[in-house]
Amino acid sequence: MTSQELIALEERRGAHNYHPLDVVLTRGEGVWVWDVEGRKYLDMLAAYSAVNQGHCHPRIVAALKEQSERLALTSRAFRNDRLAEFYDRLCRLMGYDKALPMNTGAEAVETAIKMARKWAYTVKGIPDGEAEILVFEHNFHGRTTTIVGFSSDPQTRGGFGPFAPGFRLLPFGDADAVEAAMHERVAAVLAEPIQGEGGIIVPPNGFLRRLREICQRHNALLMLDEIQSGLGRTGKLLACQHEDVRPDVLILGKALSGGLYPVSAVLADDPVMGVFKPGDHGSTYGGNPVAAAVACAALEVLVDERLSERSAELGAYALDRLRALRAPAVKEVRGRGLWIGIELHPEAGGARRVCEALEQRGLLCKETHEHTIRLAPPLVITRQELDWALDQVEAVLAALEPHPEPALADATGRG
Ligand code: IF1
Repeated sequence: MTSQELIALEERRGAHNYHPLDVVLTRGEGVWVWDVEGRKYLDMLAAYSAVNQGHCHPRIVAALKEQSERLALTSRAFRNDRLAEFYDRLCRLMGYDKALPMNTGAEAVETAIKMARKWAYTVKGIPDGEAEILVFEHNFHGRTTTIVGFSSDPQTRGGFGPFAPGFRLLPFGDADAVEAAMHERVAAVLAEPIQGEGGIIVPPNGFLRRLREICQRHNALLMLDEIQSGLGRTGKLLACQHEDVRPDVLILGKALSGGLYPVSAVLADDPVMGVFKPGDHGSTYGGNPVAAAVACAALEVLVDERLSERSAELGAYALDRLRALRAPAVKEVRGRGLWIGIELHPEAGGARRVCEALEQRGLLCKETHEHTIRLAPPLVITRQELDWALDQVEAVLAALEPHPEPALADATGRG
């Protein structure tokens, strides 16, 4: 079937919970993807940083194939010969005593929330049912009803209530607000080190260090969601390492499997992880042999191919080039490593049209909210491929005629 035929069928049979570009992909290799008509694109989204290792990385594919032909799912009622090695490799790499494996990022965030609450009641001594978790405006931690309940985005939370209590929204980047919000029933602070969906929002230098110190002083857990920012994306293994901060609870997902299989995990040391007793928590697929084998391979690729270092070096180069660009439509270029947000002035007419123009030039990326173009290629991108991508971005931005904001008719109806 052609792209158009596939799109029509997808629209007819699928829920309309997305508004994707009308490109129908059929093959991926490294940074490149192809549509069903054979057109080739450079993928500058990397499935929102789940494909840091590049599409269909051969070592990860081999691990997936080999394990899935041998033993795929045992349930956790029994043990399997891949889980212990995955735990050990992950905990050694990240520097924690223990890991709890789940599947999606949202499930890992939910696991962290349950962990913080049970720690609050059984270790910190907060009265049962009264734990509060401090979160931030413009957060994105997943799509379950508990998580969207503390989203500040009307579309993410609209129509899905009633919501779980026990969360308080604070301005992202404002450590004084966190200090002021602290009280003895605060179990934890939950944050993305850099907000992804919020628009690649990098907090002020020292914000994470302040969070670390405030949590230490108030005996609250610092929980960092590195599902998108982690695993090399920002030029370090973890984004929190830019400030030498070690969270009490580390939440991982996406590139933990290199895009080959849903794998997420929560890491913590024994005094916190120890709150979970047999039967407290779990999932059918969490920690299955295929997930463990795939994640081990994905971590090996991350280290062996020095993806964090590549992200740091090529990301700094890309940020310099984009910041040197004199395009009237560009309001700000933000980011760290190969994770860049280009915010346009509202007069430019929205980032979607830039993504559509880039698609015509063979480059795939996605806007976040309305005015920010998100660039996040697989970290295996070469300097030559990156230069080509930046050439396309610069050409489209330079050609952008700032759209005059349509005159807003005021109350009197004047244009
Ligand atoms: C979609 C957004 C990005 C995440 C962080 C947890 C999760 C995510 C920091 C949940 C997932 C994905 C979800 C995906 C698109 C993408 C996304 F646009 F939705 F917001 F990346 F910014 N923490 N982000 O970024 O992980 O349960 O999805 O495995 O919902 O379309 P998940």
